[in-house]
Amino acid sequence: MSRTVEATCPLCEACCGLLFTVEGDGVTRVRGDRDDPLSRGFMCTKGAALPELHEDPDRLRRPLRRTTTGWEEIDWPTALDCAAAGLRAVKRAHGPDAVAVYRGNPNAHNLGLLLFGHGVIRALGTRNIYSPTSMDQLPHMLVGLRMYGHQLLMPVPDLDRTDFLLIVGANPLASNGSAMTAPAVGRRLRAIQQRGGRFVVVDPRRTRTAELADRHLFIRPGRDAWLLATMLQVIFDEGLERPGRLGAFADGLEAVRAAVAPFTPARVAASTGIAAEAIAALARELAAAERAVVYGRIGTSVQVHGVLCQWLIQLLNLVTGNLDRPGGIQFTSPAVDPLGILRLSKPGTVGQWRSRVRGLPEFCGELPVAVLAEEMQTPGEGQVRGLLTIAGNPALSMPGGESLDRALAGLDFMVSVDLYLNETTRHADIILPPVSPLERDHYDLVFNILAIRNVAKWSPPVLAPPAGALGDWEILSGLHRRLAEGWRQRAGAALLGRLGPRRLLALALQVEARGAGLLPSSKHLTFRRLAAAVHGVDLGPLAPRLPGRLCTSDRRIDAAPTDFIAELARLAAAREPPVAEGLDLQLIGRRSLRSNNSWMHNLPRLMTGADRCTLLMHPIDAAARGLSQGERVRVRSTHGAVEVPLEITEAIMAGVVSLPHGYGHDGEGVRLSVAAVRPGVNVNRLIDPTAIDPLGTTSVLTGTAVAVTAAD
Ligand SMILES: Nc1nc2c(c(=O)[nH]1)N[C@H]1C(S)=C(S)[C@@H](COP(=O)(O)OP(=O)(O)OC[C@H]3O[C@@H](n4cnc5c(=O)[nH]c(N)nc54)[C@H](O)[C@@H]3O)O[C@H]1N2
Ligand SMILES: Nc1nc2c(c(=O)[nH]1)N[C@H]1C(S)=C(S)[C@@H](COP(=O)(O)OP(=O)(O)OC[C@H]3O[C@@H](n4cnc5c(=O)[nH]c(N)nc54)[C@H](O)[C@@H]3O)O[C@H]1N2
Ligand code: SF4
Ligand SMILES: [Mo]
Repeated sequence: MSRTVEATCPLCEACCGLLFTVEGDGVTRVRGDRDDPLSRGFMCTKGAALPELHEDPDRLRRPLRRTTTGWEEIDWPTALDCAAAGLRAVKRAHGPDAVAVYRGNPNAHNLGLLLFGHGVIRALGTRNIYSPTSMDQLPHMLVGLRMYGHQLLMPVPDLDRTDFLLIVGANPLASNGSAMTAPAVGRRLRAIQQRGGRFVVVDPRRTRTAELADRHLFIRPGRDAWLLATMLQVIFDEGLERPGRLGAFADGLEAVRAAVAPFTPARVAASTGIAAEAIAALARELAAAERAVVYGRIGTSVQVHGVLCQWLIQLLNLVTGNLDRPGGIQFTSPAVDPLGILRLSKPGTVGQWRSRVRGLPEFCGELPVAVLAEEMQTPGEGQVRGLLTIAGNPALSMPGGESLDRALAGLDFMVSVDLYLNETTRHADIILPPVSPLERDHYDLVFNILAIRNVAKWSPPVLAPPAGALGDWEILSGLHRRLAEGWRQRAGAALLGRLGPRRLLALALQVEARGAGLLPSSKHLTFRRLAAAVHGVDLGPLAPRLPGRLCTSDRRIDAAPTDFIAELARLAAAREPPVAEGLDLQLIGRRSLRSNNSWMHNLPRLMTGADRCTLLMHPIDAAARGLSQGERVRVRSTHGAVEVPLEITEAIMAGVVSLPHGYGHDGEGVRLSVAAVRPGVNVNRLIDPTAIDPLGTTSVLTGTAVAVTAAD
């Protein structure tokens, strides 16, 4: 007998609805769910690989403890006791900040981790809290905080209704969309063209998205702020600005006009690599479009001017009247609203405390990943000596590479909550593996905030977890109860543990509904209604929400935060930095549809085909160095060196080379038998961890100066 379970894919931001055919205790088929209000039948190859992930023999099923002779499997109570005792011992001996916590990307896709991570951190009492935020979307959040008053006020492209879309530094055909939950994004981009609209891509590489676009402009890495400021200048200079109703509650547009004045197309053409006329034409096209969107993602956030880029992108949308209108960029109305009555998320903070060694400011409760290695390696009071990683692989994902690896190896005590024994968790003393993603329920607290349509869906576990196995939330709850100090914390931990994520979600929905001040009606999204709607609930298209949604103290948009304006003035006066000794190429990253950061490389289905960890280089650059297709090359930066196969292609700009991140699975003791066959190299060995955006402390991951030569 087979049955079908409807569930959201928890792997990436697209949040596709999937149909799982279950026979016995296994999944025999995965299909896209045509009745899902957002994904409408779409799925990608990673979703199809979920059963393989579930069955992967290397996926850990039982807690592991390090011994002098290797790993030993232990029972859950012992594992949780040991983990808590070890962390507590570090805290007692060296103070609460001596234990750092790193929460990786899958936290955002996991209701249990989202709801239960906070309690553990509070119980530890540490300020050394880290996540990929500071090598990812921090600039988006900081701009949301400064302009709109809340870190989560990040308007999303109204993709299904726009006529003109400018994509800067994103490759949604590979990433499936980011800070924009838009499953089947390829279909949606084609639909723009089918209804007579256009989309343009600005990227140093001709990506699949760029190939589909009406126009692709190569840009020199890290030069987007010049392009975006110049587009604004053209719009102001030619009197094309139309902020419309937004003008009534946006302050600082005159300051912006003055600040962008020095950025003329002729002045920035050489530094961006884009012809002056093409820049002016792009600005005019944007201003002329009925409904338009400027969208920038990771290529524009993990660079020195990441905050400036995100701010200028908001401004381009604002001055063309496309902020907060259908077909432009809009704010969402999630069923569980983190800005709602429960205030699940604070507006955000900057600089409440600073890192011990370099004095970098906290952002929204976290320190930048750029300082973690030095906090572990610099002796003195407050040195990090213990670490808890929760669904993260900093050994591969953080800039720093080898030094970070050494730092992890040198810790007094480390605990990892993770599915695998990988490059990071191999340094742990205790590994606590949760059930597989198919064995837990799911609700997208985060990505409903970023979805291009308001939707909600609760997914039951596809398969029953094995007896005695623990979900992520149960592991964190177990740690929380053991680490809690004082009656208040203990009572809180016990109560949360009794409720569990599902009941917490139900409670949140109930409070939200009450907060709306309505009598119970069919409009209310209760948990019962949510769970009954197996394909998900469609809450409708995005709608204008300003000025009501603004969280600034004066309920107005601050278009010109003074430090942003000052940084733009510095940019206007800046000269090209000289090329460091022989490092005459710029390194950028890339993503592949078949990969998910560092952690899905152990699934045979995704690892077929050509090697994906290759260095892309333009034929002109290869010829100049006498390099040929497929040969092994040495890539060197000021920070480190790696050796990889060369892939010569005209799809990358001359002067630029590209390597993907998340590889380097050949570390000793890693238990990833499939990934180890073609381990690839860790690109973050080349990236200097001290390079940050001065405005937001985001790590600079793109544009690294490198030299490439034939390998010995
Ligand atoms: N050079 C360079 N570096 C980058 C980037 C780049 O573009 N270039 N991108 C950056 C970005 S945007 C990000 S988000 C980070 C990602 O950085 P990380 O979050 O550190 O890395 P991931 O590869 O996502 O690792 C996820 C880990 O969680 C585990 N895991 C997966 N699912 C679950 C689960 O359900 N529960 C638990 N407990 N564990 C789970 C996996 O086994 C893996 O160890 O990398 C960043 N690093
Ligand atoms: N299949 C798959 N999907 C993923 C992930 C994955 O690893 N694999 N990771 C997920 C995560 S954590 C994230 S954050 C998102 C990211 O989602 P996206 O932002 O769409 O990610 P990328 O595909 O890396 O696209 C970034 C683009 O920026 C370009 N770029 C690099 N430097 C510059 C620059 O200086 N200027 C400009 N204009 N462009 C530049 C790169 O060439 C690349 O095409 O993807 C998510 N989805
Ligand atoms: S696009 Fe993302 S959410 Fe959809 S099936 Fe693929 S991995 Fe899962
Ligand atoms: Mo990310």
